[in-house]
Amino acid sequence: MAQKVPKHSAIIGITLLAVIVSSAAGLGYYQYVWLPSAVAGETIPPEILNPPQNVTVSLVAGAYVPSQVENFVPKNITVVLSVNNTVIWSMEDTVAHTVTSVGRTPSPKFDETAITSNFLFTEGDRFIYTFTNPGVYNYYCVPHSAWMRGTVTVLPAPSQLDEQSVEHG
Ligand SMILES: [Cu+2]
Repeated sequence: MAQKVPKHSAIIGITLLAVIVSSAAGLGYYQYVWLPSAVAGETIPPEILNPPQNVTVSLVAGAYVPSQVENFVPKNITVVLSVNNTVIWSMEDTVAHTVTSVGRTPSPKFDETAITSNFLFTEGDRFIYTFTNPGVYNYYCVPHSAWMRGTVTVLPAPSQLDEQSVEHG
């Protein structure tokens, strides 16, 4: 564990406010957890900060091979705010990957976080991100951008939909 810290330290310095790196002591892997509550001046409902469910996207073994159609599994997911808006990218491959925003998603926070802070080196590494804004988020893996691409579609919370339908009659 400890010997991996220097590898990440330069990257961590850039995104210290947004990213908490947990060494997951005893578990033998790294976790990158982004906490939306760490962003100052923003009020996010607690049910969105701590949704009861989450969704896991696996970076499956062999994802680094161009002919491997299955890499991010599942490639395209849909989550709902306050239901399951925490996404866990779980490393199952032996070759390093990234989860990198294509940029200009509905959240600059995602664009910043999912760019340099989330290299997944070894089996068991995880990148965990809690989405707080609805919209479509396209991402890819930098070393394998030609075939490793995925999408997270974030839908508004059911309560937000209720409010909208009331407002619009
Ligand atoms: Cu990759």
